[in-house]
Amino acid sequence: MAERSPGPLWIPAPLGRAEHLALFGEPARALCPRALGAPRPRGALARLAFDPAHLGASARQRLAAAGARFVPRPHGREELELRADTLAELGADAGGEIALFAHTWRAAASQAPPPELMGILNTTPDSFSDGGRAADPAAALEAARSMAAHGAAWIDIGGESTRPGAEPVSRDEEIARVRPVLEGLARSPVARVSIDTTKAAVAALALDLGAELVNDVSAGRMDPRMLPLVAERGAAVVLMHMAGEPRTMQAAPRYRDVVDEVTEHLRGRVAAALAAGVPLERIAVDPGIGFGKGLEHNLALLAHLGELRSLGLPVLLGVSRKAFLGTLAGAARPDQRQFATAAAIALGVAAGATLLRVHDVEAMAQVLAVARAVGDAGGHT
Ligand code: HH2
Repeated sequence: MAERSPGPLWIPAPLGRAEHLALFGEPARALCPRALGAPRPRGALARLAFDPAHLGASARQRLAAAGARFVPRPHGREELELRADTLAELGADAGGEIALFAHTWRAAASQAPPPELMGILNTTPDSFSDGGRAADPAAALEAARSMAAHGAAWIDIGGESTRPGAEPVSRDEEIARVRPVLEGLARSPVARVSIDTTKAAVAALALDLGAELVNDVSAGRMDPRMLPLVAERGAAVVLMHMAGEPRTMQAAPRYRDVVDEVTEHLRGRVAAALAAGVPLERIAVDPGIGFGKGLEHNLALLAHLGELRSLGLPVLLGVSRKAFLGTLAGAARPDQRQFATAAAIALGVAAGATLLRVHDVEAMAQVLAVARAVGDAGGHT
């Protein structure tokens, strides 16, 4: 792993056309990703490399009037230099690309929402930790009620296991598993509903039945209709990093720098979602703990979770009962990993995770209450 320093702070190029927005110097150090959400120092300098073909003449004039400097760059590109505060104030009329940067910067610098719990409801017979527990719809509804009563803001319903080595299930089989639970929760809602699927047809059914969020572990790569569907329905989406696919992903995971590669991959998936018409306010990202990652990769991602926050989007963390916790804690069975999960959740919240996907809602609600209170006292979460 490369050594990491706090600055410059990189902000994504939402459409994939521009390269980056970076803050340099002292203000950047004050703005290391952990401090996102803290007040921004005034005077930070923003530099944005962009394709001049996408900047209209009148927008250019307005930017120059706001104090921007334009510097030619190799390969027909140009660099815009401007005070970050000024850039952040620009509206949609600044020109597509630059307006999007301004929006992303505002989102990145704004106060992170308070962290919430997402209770896992697998209607699968083969999930790694709770397979079969909620395969019966009545038991599933009871489990959802109980999770909501103990503090889950979201219930994440899944009908296909994504554990390493899992075989894919057909669309019809997946729909048959999730439909009764979705219908039951539509009749008597207990919490906001998320659908854990990579198939647009399953997501569409869930959205028809009141789900608000699509949790797609492939980030829209497995079904090209997924991101357009999310956009059309005005739903929210979680874009997760996964190397390969569940059947083969744990074969021999290799990365040059896992934190960089996961962040870059997610930046590309955010760009794809934006291009499909999903607004930034409806996108969350997830490093995909355990998805095509070895122990050292999972640990590096947890240790540097704050860097994902440089994307300026909410971060979902799914560590609950996962195998790497079993390895670290010497707990062979998933249901023995509650304390290990608690430790990972507390550290994740401290690093800025805002959605915690967990099996043991009652216990993790206690963890969240403490982590939140400490975070509030320090002003970082
Ligand atoms: N992990 C699992 C499933 N879905 N979604 C997101 N966004 N992030 C995760 O880390 C994540 C996820 C795997 O856990 P689980 O649902 O308990 O098991 P299975 O996939 O075997 O049903």
